Amino acid sequence: MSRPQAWNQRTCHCCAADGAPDQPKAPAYRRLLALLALVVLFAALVLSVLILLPFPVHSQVASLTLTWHASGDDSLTGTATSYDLRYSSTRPDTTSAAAKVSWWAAATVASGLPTPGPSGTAQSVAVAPPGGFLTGRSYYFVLRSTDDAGNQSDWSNVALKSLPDTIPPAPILDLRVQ
Ligand SMILES: [Ca+2]
Repeated sequence: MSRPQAWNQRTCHCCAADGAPDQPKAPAYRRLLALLALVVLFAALVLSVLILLPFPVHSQVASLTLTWHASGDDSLTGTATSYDLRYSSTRPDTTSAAAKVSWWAAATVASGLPTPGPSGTAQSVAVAPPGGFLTGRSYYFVLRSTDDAGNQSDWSNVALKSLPDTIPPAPILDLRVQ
């Protein structure tokens, strides 16, 4: 009689003291992992927004076409052997022979030039640098002809192409009144 009563009392005392059984707490590393996952998710979200924003890029023109008429092997007679076309975004200094030599040596050599035609032949070439021509700059072109004896002509006229900068500044998004 007394044994079942004592057991019940212990049972009730136990329940009254502890209430509902405790839920097992998540280990610290799991909470840390969850926090880390949230941080990664947020970073991915920010990165996605940044990628989708229209970044201002320096615009380029893929190629420029130059045209001219062939001179000749001997002045304006006959057919020259080869062309040498060079260009630079630096304005040529033609005030002295040394300055011309310096510009010529530093300028970029254009490729894909045609073989000279007979004197008076209309010729052309499309110059397409690997990175294109940058807008907002001016490019200066100079062409020279060489004959079969290795004689090289003086400079052609300097052909200039200015590529306008058409990209406006990005709008300012953090303007504040103090
Ligand atoms: Ca000649």
